[in-house]
Order: sequence, then structure tokens, then C-alpha cells
Amino acid sequence: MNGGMVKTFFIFSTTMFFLMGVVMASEACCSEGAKMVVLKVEGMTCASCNVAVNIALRKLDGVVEATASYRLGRAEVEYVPEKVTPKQMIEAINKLGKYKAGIYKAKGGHKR
Ligand SMILES: [Cu+2]
Repeated sequence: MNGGMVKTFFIFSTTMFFLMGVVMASEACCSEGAKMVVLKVEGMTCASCNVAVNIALRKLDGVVEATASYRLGRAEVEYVPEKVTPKQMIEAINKLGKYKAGIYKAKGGHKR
């Protein structure tokens, strides 16, 4: 490669890196029209509890992503407010029988 090509390649890769960073940052929270809620989940004791709670949440129409943590006793849920409510998520978790869910706090999104 000559100097010009190296320079072009450097600028190109720097630009790509920057664009990837922008895309990743915008994915942190949330997708178009989605909001984030953190649920308090009592009774989770291991990794399979995380999985059970995640599955129950993802089954709900409108839940984009669910991440439960038994260590924190919480589940972070990205959801579409027009389709599903935190109350329905709490019911879905409680229906599993082993856990007790509640609102931890609302996060992100805009105040109305
Ligand atoms: Cu478990």
C-alpha cells in the first residue's frame, strides 16, 4: 500500500468505528417507541431462575427484551408501552409461582 491508500484506509476505518459506536449507543435504550422498566423480582436463586423469568417476560407481546438477574433481584425489561404494561409483566412473573415481582423503578423514556 502507498501512503495515500493507507491514509484513505485509516480515515475509512475511523469513520466506520465512529458509526458503529453511534449505532451501539442508540441501542442501549431503547428501540423505536420502546421504554425500559426495572422490575423487582424476589425469590430468584440461580441462573435458571433468570432464564425462567426471561422466558415468561419474552412471551408477552410487546416485550422487546428481558434481562433478569437473581444476584440483583431485578429484571430489566424493554417494552412497547402501547402493547404491554409493567403490571402484565408482574402478573406473568407471579404466575410462575416461585417469584414475587413488583415495580423497582421506571427508567429511560420520556416523562409525559
Ligand atoms: Cu433458580
